[in-house]
Amino acid sequence: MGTVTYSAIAISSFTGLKATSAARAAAKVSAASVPRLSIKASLKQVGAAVVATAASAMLASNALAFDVLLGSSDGGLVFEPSSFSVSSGDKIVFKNNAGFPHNVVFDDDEIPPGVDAAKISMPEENLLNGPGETYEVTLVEKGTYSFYCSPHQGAGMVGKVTVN
Ligand SMILES: [Cu+2]
Repeated sequence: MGTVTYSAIAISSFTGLKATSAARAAAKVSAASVPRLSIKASLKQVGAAVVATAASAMLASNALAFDVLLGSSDGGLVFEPSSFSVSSGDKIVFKNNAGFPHNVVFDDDEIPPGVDAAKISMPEENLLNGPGETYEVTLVEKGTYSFYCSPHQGAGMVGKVTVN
């Protein structure tokens, strides 16, 4: 079901997004990708997700967006950057760049205690297939999180983010 995607977007509605045109554009991309990410989601769920995204895009706050490319431009199966820090409440935007399909899955055993990996990860069976497709997540709990791309984990497509 599409509940994981919806949850990730819902989190950002609480923390707010910077109301720049870039943020609005990112929100539109995210909303547009909802039906592809959650094929089984009902129209009602997709509608709710779009409403939540639109609402969050209208909120002004100090939260920033941090962009991570999925696949390097020279074709490497990596997150770029693969190790980085953000502030609590910042939005992280994973963007398909090359070598897709990719996804973003947080490691159950390497995230702060009390954080539900399923709520911040893409469902493992879902993939970002097209150029420029994005997955957005907002991490609030401070600590270190490890994540990977399930198709390319074996090839070393893994990353780490520290939330301060
Ligand atoms: Cu990948």
